[in-house]
Amino acid sequence: MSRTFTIIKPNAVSNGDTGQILDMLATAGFRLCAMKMVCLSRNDAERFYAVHKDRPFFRRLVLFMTSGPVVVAILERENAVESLRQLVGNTDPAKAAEGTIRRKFGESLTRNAIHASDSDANAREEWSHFFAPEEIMETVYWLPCSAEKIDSD
Ligand code: FUP
Repeated sequence: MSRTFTIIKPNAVSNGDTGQILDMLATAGFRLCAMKMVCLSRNDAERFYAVHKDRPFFRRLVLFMTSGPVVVAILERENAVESLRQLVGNTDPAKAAEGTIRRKFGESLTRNAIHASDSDANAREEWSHFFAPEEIMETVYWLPCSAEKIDSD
């Protein structure tokens, strides 16, 4: 098992697509280790996308990412980073394959519905912007034994 990090972006959240996207993630075998809804400040967005700070689209990207709430989450699965990148699809929704999240919910290169980390190291660095260690759940606690224990009380 490995972990990755995702952001459901402002266009998808405001269009009411969060539930359908979480359903696609669960259907693909991802388990949630952490999740919350937040509004990024301009400083948050600039720090998160610092690698793109000299690119021509940077200002537009920061404006978009601060335009409304986002849902941030840590996901667990085998081969999590690569599996999520495949499910998310090409950066440009018009070029994303059928069945991918960006093809279904992306509206443009900027408003492309979802972020997925591109390496294990970047995933850890990115989720540390949003989650303290105690907010990250161990999915082992999902085992049915804990429910049996409650039922027998
Ligand atoms: P991805 O890894 O697919 O999220 O893409 P990048 O890291 O290359 O880009 C990060 C975000 O910058 C994209 F999600 C959208 C935005 N972007 C643009 O707006 N224009 C571009 O030409 C490239 C990226």
